[in-house]
Amino acid sequence: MKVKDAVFVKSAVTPDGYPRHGLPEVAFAGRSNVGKSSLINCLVHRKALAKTSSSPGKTQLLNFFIVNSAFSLVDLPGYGFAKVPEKVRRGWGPMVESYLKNRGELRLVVLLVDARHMPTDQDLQLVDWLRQYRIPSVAVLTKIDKVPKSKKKSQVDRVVRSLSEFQGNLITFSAATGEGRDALWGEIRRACQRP
Ligand SMILES: Nc1nc2c(ncn2[C@@H]2O[C@H](COP(=O)(O)OP(=O)(O)OP(=O)(O)O)[C@@H](O)[C@H]2O)c(=O)[nH]1
Ligand SMILES: [Mg+2]
Repeated sequence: MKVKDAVFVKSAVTPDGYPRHGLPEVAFAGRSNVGKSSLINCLVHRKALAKTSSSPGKTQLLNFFIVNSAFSLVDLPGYGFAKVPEKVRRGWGPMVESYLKNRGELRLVVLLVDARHMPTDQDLQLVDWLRQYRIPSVAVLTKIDKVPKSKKKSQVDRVVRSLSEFQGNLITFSAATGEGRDALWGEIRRACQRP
């Protein structure tokens, strides 16, 4: 995918704040620090379009980006980080569920799971919402560069088994090496071409 331009549009919390661009939209979800913002930057070949941080809880709002005036990408706030203030933590569920429920432009949710760890209860809560609201999704096992080559197959198989509803719709990814970037763009294009 050749990215000619990628721009930050705005941040929002509730549906009245979402941008009205009418473009097909793809959202990136997963626990705090799993690499959502890094993955977006890797997709668009930009170092710091989406803000990243080594301290979890950086993204606390829905952040909207537009690529090539054709796709909208949304960096969703991460969950599961204990040090985020209680008020922010309680806000996460309603903020994300209401987005999934109300966003007509949404074509695909990319669920990021750390390739080294098993999915958490909150990952499975998200999977539940995706099923409940019938939202197409793809799972990405990220930070795959941190899994030793000798353990890659067995570790990926383990995580895949725990995410059985994705039925093979699963990509191994690394923002550090670019592994999986083309495969993920393929999924995004396919999902966005659907009427
Ligand atoms: N080695 C490696 N490090 C990564 C990868 N993706 C992200 N990281 C690192 O993981 C940390 C968190 O990345 P972010 O992209 O900020 O994570 P996030 O999911 O957006 O986090 P929140 O905004 O807190 O929800 C940063 O230090 C990144 O450099 C990857 O594929 N490989
Ligand atoms: Mg982030």
